[in-house]
Amino acid sequence: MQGSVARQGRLSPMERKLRVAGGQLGPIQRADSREQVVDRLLALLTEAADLGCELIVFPELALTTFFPRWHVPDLAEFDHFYETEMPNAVTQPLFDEARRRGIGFSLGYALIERADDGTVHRWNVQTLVDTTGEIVATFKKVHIPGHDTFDPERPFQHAERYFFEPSPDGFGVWDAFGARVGMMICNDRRWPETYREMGLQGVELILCGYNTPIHYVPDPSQDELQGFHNKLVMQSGAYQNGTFVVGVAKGGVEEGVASLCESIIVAPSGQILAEATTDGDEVIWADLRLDWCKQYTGTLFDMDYYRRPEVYTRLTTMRGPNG
Ligand code: CDV
Repeated sequence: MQGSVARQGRLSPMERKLRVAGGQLGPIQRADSREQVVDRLLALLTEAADLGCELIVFPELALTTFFPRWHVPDLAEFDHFYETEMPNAVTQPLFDEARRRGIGFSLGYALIERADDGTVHRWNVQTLVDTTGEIVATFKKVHIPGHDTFDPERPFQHAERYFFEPSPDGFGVWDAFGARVGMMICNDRRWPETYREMGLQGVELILCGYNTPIHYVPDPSQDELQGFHNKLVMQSGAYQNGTFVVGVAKGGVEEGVASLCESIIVAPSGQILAEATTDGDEVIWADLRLDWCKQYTGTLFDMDYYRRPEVYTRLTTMRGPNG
């Protein structure tokens, strides 16, 4: 099915087309160096470029192990897991190779920002880089899941709310790769507002990296549904907003914690165009006929014509059922 155009019809030479790849990663153990990881990312990028892809999407926190699975009393103890600038000495080869091969990428990583007044901000981000190696945008994760204090009941922590601030910026959309491109990170993909915010800006392609432990400690009945929920949210988000979605995992068993793989590329019809079949480093790819989006946003989901924002006021005035 990868790269198939069967479901979207034949591509005419006049149509806007983008060949896009997902660069799924297997686990990154704590002892692995960033240099080792960048070598793996370079191998995926090279494979995608050899396939003629113009863009490869890498996972969330793709330079290190998923460090929020540990809680440390002093937040600063884990500052070494954050980047202080992008590109930097370790990631520069990725930018250089992207420029040399003419392939863009999006990369998830932890970013620490220290303002002149001493304020420190820690973000979970994803940076989009174009085919010339220039940064298009850096997106900050909006929905931060998990908890912020040590939870002794858990076999492993998910302390993202300790390690990251939520984005104050929300969901932007950028003109890049001949398309309207948006980004989301992991838990963002579960929220319909994520897709709609970008849908209202005419998004055609949403890039998403994720780390999803199979065991969901607050409700283990969801464990066996992880793969189903992963597809459910990205397929429905794509369909309801007439956009392509590329969802890319860092999965496999990382530091003893099994995480979901199943990276997918979804069409505006909600159909899956490509799907990973391994729990390790793997390239998936598809040809996207970008005008396929209009078949949904210009008909059934013509938002300008059919939406009723005047009766949706709770969406921006309430956080949840309790106000
Ligand atoms: N990295 C994540 O955001 N993970 C969450 C888990 C905690 C549920 C996710 O939505 O996949």
